[in-house]
Amino acid sequence: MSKATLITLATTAMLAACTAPEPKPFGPVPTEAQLAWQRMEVNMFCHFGPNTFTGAEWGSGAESETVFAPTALDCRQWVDVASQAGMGGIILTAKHHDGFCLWPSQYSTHTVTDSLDILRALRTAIDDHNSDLHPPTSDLRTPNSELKMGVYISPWDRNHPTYGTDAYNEVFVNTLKEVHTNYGPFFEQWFDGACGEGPNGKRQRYDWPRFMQTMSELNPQCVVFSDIGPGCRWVGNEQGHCGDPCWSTLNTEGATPSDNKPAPSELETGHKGGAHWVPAEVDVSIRPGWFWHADEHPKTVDELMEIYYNSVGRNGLLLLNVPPDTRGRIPAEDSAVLVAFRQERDRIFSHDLTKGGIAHGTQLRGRRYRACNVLDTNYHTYWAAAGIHDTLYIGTPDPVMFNVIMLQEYIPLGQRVAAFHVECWQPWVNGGWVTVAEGTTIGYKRLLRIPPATASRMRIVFDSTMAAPVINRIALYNTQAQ
Ligand code: FUL
Repeated sequence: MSKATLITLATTAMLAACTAPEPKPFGPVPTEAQLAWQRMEVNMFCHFGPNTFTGAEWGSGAESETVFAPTALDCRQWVDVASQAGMGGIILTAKHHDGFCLWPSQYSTHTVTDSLDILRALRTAIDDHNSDLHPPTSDLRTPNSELKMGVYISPWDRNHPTYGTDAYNEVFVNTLKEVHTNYGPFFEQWFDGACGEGPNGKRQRYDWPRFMQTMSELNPQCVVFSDIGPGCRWVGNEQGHCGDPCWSTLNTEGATPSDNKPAPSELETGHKGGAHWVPAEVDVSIRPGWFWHADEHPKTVDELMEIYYNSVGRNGLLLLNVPPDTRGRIPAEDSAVLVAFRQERDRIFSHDLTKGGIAHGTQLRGRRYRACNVLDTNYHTYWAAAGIHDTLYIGTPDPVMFNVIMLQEYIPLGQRVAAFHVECWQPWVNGGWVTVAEGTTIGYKRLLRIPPATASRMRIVFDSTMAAPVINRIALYNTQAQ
């Protein structure tokens, strides 16, 4: 063997020892905008319009423009409430099915006056909030984090005279351009799935390809919601829960947001191995209706926590509707519940019982992907299993009692885990490892509630995976601790 060959072989061997094979993405993965969107976790929806004043949920479109008359409009108060409640953004119903535009549109006569431009008032309030941050931060879940703005523009329009004709598609595209150009940038565009007849008795054939093309030209970073995405999908129900499992992948070939789309039950679960990354958004109202009605009241903190576990805790984003009242303010009883909801999440999730603990996997893939990465709070460090059957072990200095387990897959590399269970080392029971929790998908975040368990050694066993797991966070909590 020549000297040169020997050097080459030695170098190759050294490199192999130092460089661990980087885990490859599996299947579809989120765009940067989708990842940032998912990490917002909880956003606020505001349904506001003529229905707020008439008591309707679906206005006919024949309401007089003067019906919409908030007596003490204060979008800064919405922003304060959203910020204190730990929301990442606010999505306003700029146009609901009644066709009434909350901005003075040049493409409709059914609008607010210039002096009552709600889109402008909210844009200004959000921009002012963000510029007052010291220092400005887009970091998540800090009490003063930046708020983003999103917009709901209903394709269904019960007022517009062109609705039901090709001309309406042109009107709708112009409306999108007008709103996004004058009031953007928006982090999310909401396309409602409801579709009925217009005042002329005609049903619209929406030009979805053109609407989507317009959106990507206007703002490619804007996550577009519809029943089937492409940015994020409707979760298939309005009760506040994802399916179990909940895949962020969905097959949408041949479907449009109006036709041939997956059934609501499929939207709840997504499609295992689906061709596109279309994560679930869980839209639900804090009150029985989407719009404010004098005789309705908000849900309790316990009900909101249940929704949180079943949405964010099952790989969804929670879009919680908080409707302003006839004053144009969020009622005190709603803001009180929202702040208490935030406090309850902080109380539970700010005390991770794995603190000071250690983690290791069955085999080491390489230092960069070592298991202790699951215990830090850096989003972009993760444990990459070397094989699909690898197990992840966690140890704490002292036994801890916990009743919530939190796991996160590193979704920039795709969604991989289909089933797993968690065991605790309890040698006084059945000779060792005892199963305390079982789950299906993990995805961005999975929260499992279990009867209280006590242990200082736990392990996560991956029972079914599409590819070797990549986990960026594990935490244990005790909801009963003071
Ligand atoms: C539904 C609409 O019909 C409701 O009025 C509400 O806007 C909800 C968020 O979406 O499809």
